[in-house]
Amino acid sequence: MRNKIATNDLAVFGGEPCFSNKLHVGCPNIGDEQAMFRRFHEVLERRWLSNNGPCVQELEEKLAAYTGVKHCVITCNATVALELAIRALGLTGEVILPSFTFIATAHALQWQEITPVFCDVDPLTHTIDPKRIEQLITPRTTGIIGVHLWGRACDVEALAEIAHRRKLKLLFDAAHAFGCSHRGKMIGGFGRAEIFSFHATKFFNTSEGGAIMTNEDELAHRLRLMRNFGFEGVDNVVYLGTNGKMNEVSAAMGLTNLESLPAFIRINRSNYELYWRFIKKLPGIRLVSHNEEEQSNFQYIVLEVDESVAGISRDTLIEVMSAENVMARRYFHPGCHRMEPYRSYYPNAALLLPNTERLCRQVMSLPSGTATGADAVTDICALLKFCLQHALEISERLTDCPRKKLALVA
Ligand code: T4K
Repeated sequence: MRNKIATNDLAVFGGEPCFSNKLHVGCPNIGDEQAMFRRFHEVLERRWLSNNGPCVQELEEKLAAYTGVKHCVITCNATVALELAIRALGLTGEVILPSFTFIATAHALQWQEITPVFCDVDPLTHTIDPKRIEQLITPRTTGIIGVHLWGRACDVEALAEIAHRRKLKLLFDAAHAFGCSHRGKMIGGFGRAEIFSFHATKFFNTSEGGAIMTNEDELAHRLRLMRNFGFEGVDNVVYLGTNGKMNEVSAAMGLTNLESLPAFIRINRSNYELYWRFIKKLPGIRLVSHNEEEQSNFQYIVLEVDESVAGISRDTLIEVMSAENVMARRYFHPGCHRMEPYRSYYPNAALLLPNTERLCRQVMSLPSGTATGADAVTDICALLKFCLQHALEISERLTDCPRKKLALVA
C-alpha cells in the first residue's frame, strides 16, 4: 500500500489510489489457458457448438461425479435453471424464500407469476431462518427455496422437516455453493433439486452457466426436455420448453476450470485466512466465517460493519475503498423486498425482516479469488485498519464535503 499517513492521503480526498488497477469482487478464476485453447480448438474442429454437445455431456458427467448426485442438467445460467426447476416441480401460488439473496431467486418465481414470500434470515449464518417459516405458510404456499448464501448450507434438516410435514416442495438455490459440503455430503443432492451458478464471478465458472442437480430420474428427464424447447427426438415436441442450453465453448471452459479446482480452493483459503487474521482485530467489523467442519470454496469474503462500534458506516467505507480502486460490493443491498416490483407490491415487507434489514445496511464483500494475491489482501486490510483508525474524521469530512451537501440538497 502506498503510505497513508493522514486522511488527506486517501484517494477520496485527492490522494493517490492504493491500487493502480481496479480490484473486483468476483474477478473470474481461470484455469490453464493452454488446455482451454486446446479444447476450444477441438470444439471448432468438430463444428458442433451447442445442443447437448460432447463437452456439455462430459461436464455433466464430471459434475455429477464430483457432487455425488445422480443427475446434472447443465444450463445457460442459474436464473434459467431456477426457472426450469420451479416450473418442472410444479410450484404455483406462493413460495417462501429469503429476501437476503440476489434478485434472481425472487425474479425466477415472479417471472412465472408465482408470489415470492420473503422470510427473514438467521443473523449469524445469513441463511433463511426455519423458525420464521411456518407463520408465512398459507393455503396458497407450494414450496420453499433455501439459499446457501456465501456457500454456507442452510439449515437443511429443519427445512426438510417443515417441507415434509406441510407437504411443500423444497428447492435450493446453491448458486454460491459449488464445492461446499453439508454434514460431510457435497451440496447438490439436498431437497428435490439444487441449482448452481457458473457465472464468471462464481468460484467455478463457465463464463455464463448453471446447473440443476437432482437425484430424481423423472424430474431430470422433464428438465432435459424443458431445457431444449420440449424436443424429444427430431421434430417431436412433447412438452412446454424454452432454450436453456449451454454452448460448447462454455462447457470446454468448465472442463478446464474443473481441473484447477484444488488450486482455486487453496488460493481462496489462504486469502480468507489472511483476511481473518487482520480483520478479527478490527473493532466493529465481523468477518462472516466459513464453516471449518465442512468443505468450502472460500470464495466470499463478507464483512458486517457495525457503525456504532467502528465509527464509520459500511457505505462510507465502500466510498473510501472504491476511490482506492478496491471495488467492494454491497451484496445484497437493499434486499429483494426493497427492489421493484416487490417494493410496490409489498411496501410493508420490511416490518417482518429485521435481520435482513440490518444486514442490507451492514454487509459488504471484499475482493478475493485467484486474481487477488496475498500482497493485495494485506494492503486492503491495512487500508481498512487506516479507515477505522481515522473513522470519525473520515465520516465527518465525507458528510460535510460540498459534494455531499449538493447531493443532499438535490
Ligand atoms: N442466485 C444467487 C444467490 C446468485 O448470487 C445469483 C447470481 C443467481 C442466483 C443467478 O445466477 P446467474 O443467472 O447469474 O448464473 C453478479 C453476477 O452477475 C451474478 O451472477 C451473481 N449472482 C451476483 C451476486 O453478482 P452483478 O449485478 O453484481 O454483476 P456485476 O457486473 O456488477 O459483476 C460483479 C462483479 O464481478 C464486479 O465486481 C465486476 C466483476 N466481474 C464481473 C464479470 C462479469 C469481473 O471482474 N469479471 C467479469 O467477467 O451480479
